[in-house]
Amino acid sequence: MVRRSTSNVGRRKLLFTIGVLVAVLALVAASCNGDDDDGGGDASASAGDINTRREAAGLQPLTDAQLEAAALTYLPSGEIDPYIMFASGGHAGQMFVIGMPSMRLLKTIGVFTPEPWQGWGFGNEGTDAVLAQGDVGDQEIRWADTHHPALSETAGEYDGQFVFINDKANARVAVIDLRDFETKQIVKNPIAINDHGGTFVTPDTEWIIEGGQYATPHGWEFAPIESYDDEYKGMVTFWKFDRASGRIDENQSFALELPPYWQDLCDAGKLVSEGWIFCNSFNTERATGAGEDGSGENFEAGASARDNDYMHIIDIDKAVAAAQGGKTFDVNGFPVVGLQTLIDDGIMYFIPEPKSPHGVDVTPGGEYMVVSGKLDPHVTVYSIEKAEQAIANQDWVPDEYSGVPVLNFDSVMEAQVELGLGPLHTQFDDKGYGYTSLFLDSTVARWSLGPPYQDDGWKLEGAIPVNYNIGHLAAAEGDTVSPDGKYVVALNKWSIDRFFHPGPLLPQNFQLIDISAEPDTAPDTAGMQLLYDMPIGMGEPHYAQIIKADKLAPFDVYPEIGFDPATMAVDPNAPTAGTERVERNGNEVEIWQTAVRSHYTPDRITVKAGDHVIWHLTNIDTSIDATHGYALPSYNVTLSLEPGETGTFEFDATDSGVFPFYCTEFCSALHLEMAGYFLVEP
Ligand code: K7E
Ligand code: CUA
Repeated sequence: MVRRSTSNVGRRKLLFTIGVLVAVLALVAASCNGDDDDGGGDASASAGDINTRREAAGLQPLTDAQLEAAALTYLPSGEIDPYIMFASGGHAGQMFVIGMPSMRLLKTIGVFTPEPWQGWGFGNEGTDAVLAQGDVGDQEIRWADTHHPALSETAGEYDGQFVFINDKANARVAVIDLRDFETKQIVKNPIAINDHGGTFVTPDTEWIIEGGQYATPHGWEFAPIESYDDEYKGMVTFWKFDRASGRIDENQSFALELPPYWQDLCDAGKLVSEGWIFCNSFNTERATGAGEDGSGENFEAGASARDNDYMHIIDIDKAVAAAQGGKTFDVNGFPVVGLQTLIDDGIMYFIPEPKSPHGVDVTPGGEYMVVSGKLDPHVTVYSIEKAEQAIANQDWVPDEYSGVPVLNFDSVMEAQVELGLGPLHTQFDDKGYGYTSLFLDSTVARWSLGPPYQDDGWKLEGAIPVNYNIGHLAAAEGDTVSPDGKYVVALNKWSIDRFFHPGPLLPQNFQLIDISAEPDTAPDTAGMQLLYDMPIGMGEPHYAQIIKADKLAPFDVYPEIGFDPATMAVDPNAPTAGTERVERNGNEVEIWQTAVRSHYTPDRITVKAGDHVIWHLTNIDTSIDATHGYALPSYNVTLSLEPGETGTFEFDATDSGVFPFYCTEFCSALHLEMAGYFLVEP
């Protein structure tokens, strides 16, 4: 609580500081525009000074608006960002933690891909075990294509406890605990080989939703493409999240068998639509591609033939009742509710969507689902109230292929708003505006929502150009029940000419946009102002979520000596000061070692070639800056032990030789002395 009030003071200070800066800049602008006979006064002179110094440094002069943007994102050394963005790492398989509005990268969290700085996946048994949970059959998979981070929620608000993310390539979901920002669990989807519509959480994080993408036979099995209509299936998986243990409970999780349409993004209902899940789809044509014999059409054409695809709307309570009532069949030991049950029990309905839809995003109050058309310049807005009414009225026709009831489009559609070319994803603010990314136009469109948000809504206010190829966008707390407004970040793919480009593979570009002003204040950009460009030299960003920093309460240090992040508890077998030792039992050598500024105890260990080594190491330091690393040459071991943390690694000492192990963090003046010899006798 103390922490929170301190942060609030910090935020008020920040807002005050920005206010003062803006006032100063307004003065600068006013005096620049005034007569300059008297030199424009001190403020003007200082703006001039800045540009003189920029010129001397070979930089372009700044306009007043650019100076203002710089001041609005500049945080002096020591000032903490009021927002934290959790961004997908794309095919880096990681997650980025970025401070806003400074757009400073604070951490890359090792998730599906080994990450040596954090000792993630290089010998530490706890981390190796988490990564191994993501193996597919007997294939070791050590990368991922992460798309959609989802912060845990309580009553539809981010609660700062956990963040989840999916791997599109291999249909996996990871759980990250925000007490230490480390990945605790990876689950491999038992029925699907790839996914996309995840992760999205229900308003109290009871369920983590993972929707499918490319239809395949369930259970990672083979079936000839000619049997597509019978053997290929779509899916959505409901992972049960157990907040107390901080883990997905696989035994209470289940999936739904969906038609072999390619399910796309999903979102969970909230407030008035709580209890519903919405998942888009495309390729309701059931196109099967062009064969090497010249048969068939390629997917680009085949999957775009029909005018409509379907939004799946799924009643969670009824789905859970069917799963818990045993109306399931098993795939790889995992319960799946069959398609016919979904129809018979009224669990799922379809709503027609303009062809090849992409994002589906639920408004803050839960009233509407906003769908973007990719090939349609509109967003189409559906009303959950109207959908429920259409279900009650049986205002539907069965889908020809699957038999799923297709609700009458005209009965459930609330509005269509023409925004521009290539709409993809929508976020919301606190003033009743929606923000939609336009991939083809390379803009962010700002548009007004209809009642209860704005009386004369459902209209485009304008757009701001972004550079370039925007995919998702993220607004501050923008998909919660109470968005903050203030900022939108455009998550652009390939920056083209924004930065020095280090070879032909271009950096990605995160652009910070201020959305606090009303549209009429700057009609050219509907009131939006571009503040900052942030290059990311890593995998393609997809989605991000932005949380108030004061909702996060991470550990400064682990709470007790001997803490094991894998269990988030003290490991009773962890070495502590005074219990360091080496025990030999035949060919097995077990080591209990501690690390403290600036030595390991013991720091000379001798074994025989062929011995099996089990090595426990605890960092017994307790101060916040006392992380110790551990690197062992040739055996591929690197650990990062934060204060209090313990780790274990195990290997066969197959190679004889002398192996100096050492601390990889410059932890003290005698850090170079924080080393030891591991001697392996021939
Ligand atoms: Cu549009 Cu995977 Cu959400 Cu990429 S997805 S942009
Ligand atoms: Cu410990 Cu360097």
